[in-house]
Amino acid sequence: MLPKMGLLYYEDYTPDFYVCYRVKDVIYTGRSQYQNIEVIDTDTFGKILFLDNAVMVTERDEFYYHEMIVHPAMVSHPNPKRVLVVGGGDGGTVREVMKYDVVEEVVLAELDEEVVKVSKEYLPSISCALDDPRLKIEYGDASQFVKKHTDKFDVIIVDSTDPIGPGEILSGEEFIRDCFNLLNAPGIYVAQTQSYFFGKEFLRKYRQKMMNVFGNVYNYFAPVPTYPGGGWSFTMGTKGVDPTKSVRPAPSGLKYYVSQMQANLFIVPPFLLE
Ligand code: AG3
Repeated sequence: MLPKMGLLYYEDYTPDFYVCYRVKDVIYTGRSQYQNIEVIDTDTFGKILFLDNAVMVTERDEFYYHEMIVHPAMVSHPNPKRVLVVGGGDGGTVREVMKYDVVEEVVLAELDEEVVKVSKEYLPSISCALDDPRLKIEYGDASQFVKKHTDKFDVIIVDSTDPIGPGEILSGEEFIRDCFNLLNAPGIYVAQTQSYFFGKEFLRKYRQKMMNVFGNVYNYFAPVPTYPGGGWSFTMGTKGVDPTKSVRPAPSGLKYYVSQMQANLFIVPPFLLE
């Protein structure tokens, strides 16, 4: 018997292993045109944003994910002036990108305006850079945006939801190819690619698509305590950049990423290569 714990919220990423939170307060629940959006407050993780019952960010541990989806690319690109962020309407990825003075323009291609609104209202420490004058937000289907847009980017960061529902199309080979075509050389593409424990098969397929499109693929990993499995994977492909070499310092004040990680970042644990 479980002890009585009051209201619980859980994420069922897998059928028999759930990530469960004791709720201090339900802050917001709503349904946009695309998905369910919920914000709860908890003692351990502060406020948590759920989209379609999956945890997107928590105030306490978002730094692992946002620093790691951004800095490995930004420190190794020689001149990352124009950056495209796909998804990530909460603003955490944009916040990390804006820490570089070399960045002149960021486009956020976000499907759901409601996510931006909710994040601005309830998650100010994450959404704080969404008012930066270098940012342009393009609402709508990012898979269409990357097909139609012709002005190229130096770095493309795919901070999508899981590859089911609205986020599914963003892990397809066609989308990856459209991003490849929209990338300058030198250029770096990086995407979040799920739990490296539960999503091993997804990761294997994604690596193959990257090989087909980029002809190279780099995986790296980071802890994210609140994502199912506790460890997350990122997949990078480059045009003419060696991502094991940093060419600029990381911004000061980061909590997880340090430049010394870069050279050995892309070492893949043997079980993932089985
Ligand atoms: N981006 C998606 C992370 C996926 C988490 N998946 C899960 N909990 N099942 C998060 C957006 C942060 N900017």
